[in-house]
Amino acid sequence: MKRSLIALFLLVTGVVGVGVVAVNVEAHTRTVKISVSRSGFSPSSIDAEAGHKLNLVFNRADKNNCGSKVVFAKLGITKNLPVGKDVVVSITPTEAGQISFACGMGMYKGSIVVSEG
Ligand SMILES: [Cu+2]
Repeated sequence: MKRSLIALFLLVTGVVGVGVVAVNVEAHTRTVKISVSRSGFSPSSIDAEAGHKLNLVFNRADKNNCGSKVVFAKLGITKNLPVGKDVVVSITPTEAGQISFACGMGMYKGSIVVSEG
């Protein structure tokens, strides 16, 4: 009887432990879809927390815009944006502040607003 209670206790705490870890990992990653069109990036301002991973999923709606590239100058990241394809840029900001991005010619602008994690 005692032994089975201990086994049950281990089983329950084990399951809860795994659940907590899974929730934490998910809570620390944020995914935001950004469309690129004639009116620029939408949304153009994205909130993030320092130390938490951010996945930006860019999708260029059509070719009637100059958003063929997205450039994160501060981070040294440049990605081509083929029409209709999801392009993921993953960033884990390390400090509070702003990280700006723009199209290849600097006409369309956006920024990630990072707060303390
Ligand atoms: Cu442009």
